[in-house]
Amino acid sequence: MKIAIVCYPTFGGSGVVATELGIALAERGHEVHFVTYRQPVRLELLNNNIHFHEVHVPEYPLFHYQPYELALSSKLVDTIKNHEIELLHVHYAIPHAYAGYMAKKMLQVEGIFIPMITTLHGTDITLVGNHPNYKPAVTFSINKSDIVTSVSESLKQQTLEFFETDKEIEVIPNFIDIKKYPQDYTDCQRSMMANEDERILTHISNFRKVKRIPDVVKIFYEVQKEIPAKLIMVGEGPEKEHAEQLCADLGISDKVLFLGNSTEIDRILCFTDLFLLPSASESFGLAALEAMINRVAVISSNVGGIPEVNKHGVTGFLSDVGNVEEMAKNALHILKSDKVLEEFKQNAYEQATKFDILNILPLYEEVYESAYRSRFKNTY
Ligand code: GMT
Repeated sequence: MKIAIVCYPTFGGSGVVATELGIALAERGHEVHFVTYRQPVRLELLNNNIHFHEVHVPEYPLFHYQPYELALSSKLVDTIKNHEIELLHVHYAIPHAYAGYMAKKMLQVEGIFIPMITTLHGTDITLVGNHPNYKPAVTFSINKSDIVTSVSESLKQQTLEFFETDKEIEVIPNFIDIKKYPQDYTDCQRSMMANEDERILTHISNFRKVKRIPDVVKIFYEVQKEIPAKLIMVGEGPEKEHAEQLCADLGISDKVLFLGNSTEIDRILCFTDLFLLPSASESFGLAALEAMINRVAVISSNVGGIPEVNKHGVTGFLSDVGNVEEMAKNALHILKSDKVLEEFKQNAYEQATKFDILNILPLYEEVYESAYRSRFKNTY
């Protein structure tokens, strides 16, 4: 099938899922065309089956805001026509589903019927999309998508609760590609990061408020009081400076490494013992899943889709948002004993294998086939 994928090309989870999905589809023989404003960060190789079309927004002084949606929908029309694309898959409703629908309508006038699948990723529903400034457009885009998928059962329920829609929403969880991970656990040169007797805790995110970065630091603060430990903070975002200041105030700057954005996530996770994800909201928690497939236990909040991934008392522990004390206590329970740590690490790995792309890709392919079959009866 010839598929156009629209996504954010950044380090965020939705962009990662879209990119990895496109790569896997290409490996299965589909022809995949990414349409976005920059080559996605995890998309290293282009080949006969993977193409990238850059959306360029020409600057014009009259425009206070440059119209990305307009440029995207025009680029989609051209790409779909020039490459005889059969299906459009947009990741993240804002503004992709909206621009996708406009492209669909423009093509319809020319007798081209293109089915559109919209995958909801989280903040497009729970934070941004729910804002009164966007809600009518997001509701419209959901209702006008031919098929809507969400990355967790929790996100599906939230969508039905927040938006006026009777659209069927299919849950297709985030995934990892097991074959990319080493089967035999080695210690991954952890000596580069910590002394032998130190445990390594890691947090990876875009350092937005929703990630509750101060909680990450406070959990670690409690842990390092009792056992030798290091905290690795990976990512960039608005809360980073505040976190660095908090570490200085607590006198733990020498134990916390801020690495910035990284394309070597798996190397970092390979020498990590415990992953911290105390988010205020999280539709799935792809970062936790990526930690788990690297045999890392998880201390997280119990919101959104996280309980569908991190299993309480098995792969880690879940607590109410903001309950730093309990999160630190649970972290210490896992970290204090080699034996307990090994058990949690192994359980985390086993749970993660359920989300192997081999189990998830066919679900997307089924959705594509169904949307393509009914393309002439599509939602207009
Ligand atoms: O976590 C983020 O802030 C990035 C965000 C995104 O939109 O790229 O991630 C969302 O989508 C991921 C992929 O489906 C999910 O695994 C994340 O849980 C979700 N983030 C939130 O809901 C906060």
